[in-house]
Amino acid sequence: MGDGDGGHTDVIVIGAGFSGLYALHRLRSRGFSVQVLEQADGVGGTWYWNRYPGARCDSESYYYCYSFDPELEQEWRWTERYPGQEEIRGYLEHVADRYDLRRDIAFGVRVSEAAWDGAGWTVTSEDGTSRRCRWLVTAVGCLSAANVPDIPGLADFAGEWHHTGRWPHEGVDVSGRRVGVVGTGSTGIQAIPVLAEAAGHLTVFQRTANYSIPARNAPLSEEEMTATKSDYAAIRRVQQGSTNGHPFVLSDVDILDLPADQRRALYDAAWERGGLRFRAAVKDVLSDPDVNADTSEFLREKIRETVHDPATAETLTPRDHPFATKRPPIDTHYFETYNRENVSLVDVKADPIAAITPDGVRLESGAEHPLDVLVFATGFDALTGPLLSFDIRGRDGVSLREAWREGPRTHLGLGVAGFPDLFTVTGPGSPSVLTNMPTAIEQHVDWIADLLERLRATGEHAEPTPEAEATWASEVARAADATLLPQAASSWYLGANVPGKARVFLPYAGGYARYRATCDDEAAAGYPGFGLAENRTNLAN
Ligand code: NA7
Repeated sequence: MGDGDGGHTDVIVIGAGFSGLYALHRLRSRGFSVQVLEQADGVGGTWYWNRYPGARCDSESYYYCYSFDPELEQEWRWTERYPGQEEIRGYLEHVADRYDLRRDIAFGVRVSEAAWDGAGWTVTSEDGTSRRCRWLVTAVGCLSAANVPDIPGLADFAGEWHHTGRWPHEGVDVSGRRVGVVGTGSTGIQAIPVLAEAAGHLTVFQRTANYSIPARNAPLSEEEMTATKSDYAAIRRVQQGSTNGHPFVLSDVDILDLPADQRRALYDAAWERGGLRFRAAVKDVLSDPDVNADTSEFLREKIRETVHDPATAETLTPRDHPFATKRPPIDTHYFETYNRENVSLVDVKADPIAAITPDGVRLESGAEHPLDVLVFATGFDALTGPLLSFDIRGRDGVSLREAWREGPRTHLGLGVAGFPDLFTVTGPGSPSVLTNMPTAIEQHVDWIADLLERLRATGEHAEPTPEAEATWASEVARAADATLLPQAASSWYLGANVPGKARVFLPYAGGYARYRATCDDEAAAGYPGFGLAENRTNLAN
């Protein structure tokens, strides 16, 4: 297609991952015409792109999925406790087919601009095609804008380099080769053990030592799946009432009141259970510094127990942030990997990377690490990055980039003052990245769908008021300050991983259940924070 008219629909949704697919299904079922624009040539969003070795979800498969259709829950068969990337992508492909979603998705369309003109939105893609809609829904993901560090010399590297979030579809042959990994967040911690198995030599460049809990991944038996499937209604109820959208009941045991042996037994049991359930076993771990210090020490001890070389163990031991204040990774044999002959660890906090040379990595001390393959597991420009990767222009032509120069402002993470009839699924200020993602996504989309029904009925425009935005910004800051989360100075939750990015605590940390109640109150009151004065849902009747 060249310049010109790409048609008109009620809604344009940008992105065909978990959010965009559900938005399409939900809005279409409410009678809206919808066009989804997706830059990839397939569905999956984050799970389309993240194909690095070991890519796997940290949420467990039986609840890292949609809940909107009990039949879908019953017919899909997960194979492992944690779903791998291929399996999640397969699930989303199944969803796209099952609900006949593809007919309203345009693949290979990279949006370059979206502009409000007083009546609706014009969305222009890089090939010059423009499409119009009344309402614009961004479903662009939170962790989809790759953060490649600006290290001098990268362009001259003679080997191949890849960011984990843009891994080549044909894979990368690392067998027998000298591989370097920069980054030890959730992604690096998943990829390192798998790369180490195949590489000739693996060098890990670690800036911040991290905590990690064993995932305890395993195949799911028929019995386990049958039990889960017969219990889904209860599982979903627990998720809806929970802090993180997980179906775990948080412990009510005050761990510091326990005698040492019982406390140790509790930790050991949680460690054996593994995964994100570990955190749920320790009450107040994210709010009580003494509890956290105790838990952090238990985890440091586990590293010392696992890693044979004391100097390597010491370098791997996290000391500069409390446990779980950066997103806590879960792993399969991560610390054990450092006992392999073909793996070495380089502390780039002590001796930072100075440059990439044609041969590999050079540190400030002058030490050289020759490499054939360099892997950046360096994370994402989280939450705001995907929304600012194209030009969104609202009232009076003001761009979102200008509006968010000092950091993002939203009402409930779902809308932005100055940008009428724009809805941001999992936007900054929503609890999504601290929540089991599909749970947050379904809530956001359902809420937006209800609001759109009202707007269709009344002809009104919805736009957050500056007052509502300011109130929500205070609430997001207050919720973060009630936890230990802001103590991790280099966390992506704070935007601190991207040079020049405003330091604002990005997600809402007050808990999923409380957030959902706040959204429900906003709707019940007639959406005052979106500039709608009274409840006019019945006007059209
Ligand atoms: P993260 O969690 O942002 O981790 C990125 C890692 O890369 C982290 O260890 C960083 O160290 C490191 N990093 C980033 N830039 C550099 C440079 N320039 N030099 C050395 N090291 C660097 O991203 P992930 O992809 O692992 O995980 C993202 C989320 O995906 C995860 O939280 C889950 O929600 C799923 P730092 O800690 O900044 O010192």
